[in-house]
Amino acid sequence: MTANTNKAGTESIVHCEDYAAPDHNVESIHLTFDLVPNQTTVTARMIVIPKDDRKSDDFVLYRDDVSMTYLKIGGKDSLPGQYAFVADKLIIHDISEPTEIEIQTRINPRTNLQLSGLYMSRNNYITQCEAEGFRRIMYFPDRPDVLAKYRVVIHAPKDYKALLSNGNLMEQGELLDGRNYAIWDDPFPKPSYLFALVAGNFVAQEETIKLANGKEALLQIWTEPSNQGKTDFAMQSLIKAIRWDEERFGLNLDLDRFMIVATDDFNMGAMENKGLNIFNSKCVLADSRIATDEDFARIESVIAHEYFHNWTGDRVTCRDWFQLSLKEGLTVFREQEFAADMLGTPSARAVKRIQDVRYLRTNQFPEDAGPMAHPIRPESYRQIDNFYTTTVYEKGAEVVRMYQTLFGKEGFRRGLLEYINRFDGTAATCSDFLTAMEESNGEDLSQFELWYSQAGTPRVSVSSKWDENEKTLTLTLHQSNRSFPGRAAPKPLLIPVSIGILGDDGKDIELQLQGEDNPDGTTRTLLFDQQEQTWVFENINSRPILSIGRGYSAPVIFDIEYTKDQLAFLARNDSDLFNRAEAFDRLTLLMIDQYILDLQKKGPNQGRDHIPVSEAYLFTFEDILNDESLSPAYRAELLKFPDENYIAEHRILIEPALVREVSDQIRKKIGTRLRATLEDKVQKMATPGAYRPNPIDAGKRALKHVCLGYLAFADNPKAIQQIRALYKTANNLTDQLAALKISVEASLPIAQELLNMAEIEWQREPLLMNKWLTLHSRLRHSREQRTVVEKIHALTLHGSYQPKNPNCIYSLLYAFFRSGGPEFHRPDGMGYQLWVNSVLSTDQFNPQVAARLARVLENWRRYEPSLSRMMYKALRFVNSHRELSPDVREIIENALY
Ligand code: 0A1
Ligand code: ZN
Repeated sequence: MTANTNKAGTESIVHCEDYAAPDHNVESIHLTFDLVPNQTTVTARMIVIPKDDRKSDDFVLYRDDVSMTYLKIGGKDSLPGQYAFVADKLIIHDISEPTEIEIQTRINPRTNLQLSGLYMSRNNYITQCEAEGFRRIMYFPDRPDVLAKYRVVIHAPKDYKALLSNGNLMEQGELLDGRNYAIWDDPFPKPSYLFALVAGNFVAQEETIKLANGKEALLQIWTEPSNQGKTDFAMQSLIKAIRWDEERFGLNLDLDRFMIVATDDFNMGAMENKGLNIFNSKCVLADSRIATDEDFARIESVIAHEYFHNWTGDRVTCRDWFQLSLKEGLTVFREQEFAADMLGTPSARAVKRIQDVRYLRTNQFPEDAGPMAHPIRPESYRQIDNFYTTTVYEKGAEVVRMYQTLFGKEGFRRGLLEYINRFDGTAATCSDFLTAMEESNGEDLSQFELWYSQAGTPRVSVSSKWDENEKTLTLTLHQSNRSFPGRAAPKPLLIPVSIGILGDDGKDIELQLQGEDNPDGTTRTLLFDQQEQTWVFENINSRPILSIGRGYSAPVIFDIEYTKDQLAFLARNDSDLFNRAEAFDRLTLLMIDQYILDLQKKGPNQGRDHIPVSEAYLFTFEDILNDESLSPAYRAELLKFPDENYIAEHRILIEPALVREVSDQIRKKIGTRLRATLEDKVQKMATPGAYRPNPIDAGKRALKHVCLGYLAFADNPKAIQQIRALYKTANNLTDQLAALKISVEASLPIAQELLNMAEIEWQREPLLMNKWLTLHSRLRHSREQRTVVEKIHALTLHGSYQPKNPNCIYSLLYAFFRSGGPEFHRPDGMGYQLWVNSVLSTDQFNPQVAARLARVLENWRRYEPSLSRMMYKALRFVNSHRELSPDVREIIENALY
């Protein structure tokens, strides 16, 4: 593997096929940190072992923005000819036998605003080393396949109560000069990206638990003192995650101590450093005042995700960054399974699956259809930080899920444990995982491996024919995969397609394939591995309706022509709760498309709001709303109006103003026509008593909010009063935030009043103020003088907006750009101007965050021409800047060329 960038910005592309194993191992590294804000000294003593099969005696270390004060080789001061600096590397020559190397560096955590390496969050020290942050602390073979044992000594000012690193605390106390020290030892060899250090004024909530293997473990969650008392939920989530991994996979916590630290300054959600997970505060802190039902669910998932990495990521890590999905896809899948198991009921599990698939469609499908499309195991990159994508994570998780669909839960567990057994303590590849799965299940998965190398969302077109006389149903599937210029034509994938067949009574038919003696269940998984394939089902006595891709058995698009009646039938009857929602989703999108067509036939001033919503649709909607056999959470998930980005994603040409007009009109019509039923549900979904974030109450709240939303769009005065009261009398943030969102989105007269109240009430709590900022990204055009762009810009000067803090940037600017509405996609290009300024100014201090902002315009080609022209210009303008970071450059050049 080659290095990718250096400070001067000369870049190269890193290719997966260039992988070469390192020539030297690092057996151990002893690090001493002398923590000083502007001038921290780090001393490393490492034992370097040359490998027998090495190609060179040169020992290669990486560096980024660090300066070296000395280098000792074999206990002696180095001499000039013994080493050389080459771009971003330090090369030490002639290491042909085990050698002790000592290096001292100087770094400046105070000015490190990239939040990669060692940085300061207020007065606390935090590290972030994935993917290549360790080289910003110390010269090191900073690559995931170099695993070393770490011992860490921290020297810090006296008032720093928490001095933390990975592994076990060996010693702590006071130094002669009055400062504090601590010594940590991590018994497990690890790659440098899993190293962590935290020092500062933190307090811990702690609990000791007994593990399944009889050992005891100390669990700690560290926060700044002002956040004390907001970690109960996270602690319970951690314990649940530990128990789940014990039960489902027999995997135990392997350390005496497991710590979580919360910080407000963090680029991502959280990080799985061995034994010392570091979290963005928004993914860990929760109580009824600062977290919504959604936040509680997310916190439980993220805590579990990071904990699960302890085995899938830390104990078995990745050989190189192309294998990122090996740990991330697998861990997202584990997290999804955990979350579903915590929910318990089939209906609640279905809600989770529907949400996950919606997320995939809204975020990963556009990525796979756009200029950043890459396989879950990318083949090249310029900046690895740009490849923490929904493809690697969420599509990667779908690929892992397919193993389970193919082999069942037991087979999957067998394969996973085999993988862990084989590769424990080493750095593995995606192929290693596949091999462990196939060998422990006695199958050949060579075709399945194509999922790792082919990008693009496969399309599966479905046709079926019922022969009334023969009583057979012939099903034909055809797959097509996206081809990429300059690459070999895509090959057919192995796609597990789970199907059911409903008879005209709405019940599942027992499925018997031609040639079989007996039927075998009502849901079957077909192994679809050719371009085109046909199956014949027998004993189909009544006109059948196909339920295709049950549970979303593969990350593909199923192209199937259903009539509206068939969709309504499936939405009422499909025994597969996921597909039942799919049917209603298709029906809604069909209705929206029809509505758009009708609207497009009208001129600008021709009664554009006099188009009816189909009666059949309204009937189905109302039936589902009234169906008490379905949980409120499930009904809410089905009936909530699709997000504008979700609608846009399924259209060929994206026209934000049109999507908005249609969405608003349809919501208004549903709110008017179904008023009585919606009002009835608002009343029935009350959740009296103390707030509990459990799925049942959360479901009721969700359905109540969905109904209030439709009523608000219909200007229903009673609902407006209820929304106001909901904000004022709520005993929880979920209700309060819903009241705010609805009033802002429906431009209710009470919107500004509620926003003002929230601003006062929430001002001391950064997590709440971030939500307050995000609410503004939902503001609608009004006849006021200031545009929403101007308001968003003005908010960057608000007292609660910290311009260098990623959460603030995501909450305000990113949320506004991503909202996809016509307030951003303005015909005068002012939205894009704000985007240009934000990308460029953020890039000055935090390229990772700037690159995320930059990605918002990458699918510019899909927009209506007047907008895409301006987007193109904005991208060109950014690209004309010579000082761009490699991160942003990669995104912009991909988008343009
Ligand atoms: N590995 C973490 C996510 C993460 C990735 C990169 C980071 O910095 C560039 C930080 C965190 C996870 O999957 O949770
Ligand atoms: Zn992860």
